[in-house]
Amino acid sequence: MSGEQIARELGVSRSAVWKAINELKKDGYRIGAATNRGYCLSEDNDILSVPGMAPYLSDPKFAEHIALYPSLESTNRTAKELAVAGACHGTVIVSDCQTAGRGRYRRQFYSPPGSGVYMSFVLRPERLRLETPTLVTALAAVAVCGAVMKISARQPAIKWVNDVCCDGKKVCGILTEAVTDMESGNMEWVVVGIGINFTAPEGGFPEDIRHTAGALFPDDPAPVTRNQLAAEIINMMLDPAGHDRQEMLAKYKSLLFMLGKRIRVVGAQSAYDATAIDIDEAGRLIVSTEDGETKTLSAGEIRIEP
Ligand code: BT5
Repeated sequence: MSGEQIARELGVSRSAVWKAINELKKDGYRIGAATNRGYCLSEDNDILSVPGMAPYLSDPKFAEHIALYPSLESTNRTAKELAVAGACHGTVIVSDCQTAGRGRYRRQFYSPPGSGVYMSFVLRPERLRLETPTLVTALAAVAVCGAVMKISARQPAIKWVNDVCCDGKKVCGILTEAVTDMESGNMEWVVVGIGINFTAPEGGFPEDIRHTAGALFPDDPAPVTRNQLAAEIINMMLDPAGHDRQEMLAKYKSLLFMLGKRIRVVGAQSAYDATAIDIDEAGRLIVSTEDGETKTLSAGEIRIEP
């Protein structure tokens, strides 16, 4: 589109258009220019932005509470600070990369620029109707799987409790943190962080996760943008229709790849083999040990190895 046409349609001067194009280029957008033909925004631009997500959001109001950053220490950390300061239900923090992305037990979550989506939601339990952090983690896993199936042909599977895998590789990790009111015992707020490997990072994954981590679109270029994925996750997380516990848990169970399979439960002191049988009402994993004992496992106390 020519600079003249853009200027006319927006009611601004041509030099204002030229300046804005330069600003966009500085932000990393690839914009071609040809004499007498005008500017061309190339289709392979994949820069996270709220306007880039907006066309895919199911409710335009969601966009009002999305904050986007080029880099943060950790989106969960920023979201927690905002939650303490009173941020509303549905506040979403998105970052292109994280310098101190975290997993559970303060493990690192590798979050390089340009290839992933790192986002955290501030959720208020009274708007959520899911009473425990484990159920919120389950909701996030279901939301990520739903979004992945909507934008790609990949078949995601959940590894209890907080990983989403494709073809056996971890493409997403989820970290839920909550603050409970000591007197009532109710959750005051929940922050749920989602980290997704969208394309393969430049230079590949670091050595320690090279064999376990995978990307949604390992072979560049991706047919959709990170904005589209982020928007679909936001839609699924914030749609109250998705918060019905029974339906959500039914979806969660149908996406779990380990039910009926033999797994290894690794605790701090001991490890044993078991068969994963079911998920209970609180999102806990029910297993049957080799000597026929049934155990219910809460998130956080064990590791599962297939
Ligand atoms: C998790 O912990 O997988 C939760 C990760 C949550 C990350 C999001 S990003 C947005 C928000 N802000 C944050 O700071 N965190 C959240 P866990 O189950 O403990 O797994 C951590 C382990 O996964 C590490 O010890 C590595 O082995 C592996 N890992 C690290 N980075 C990875 C990556 N990018 N992809 C796949 N696996 C990774």
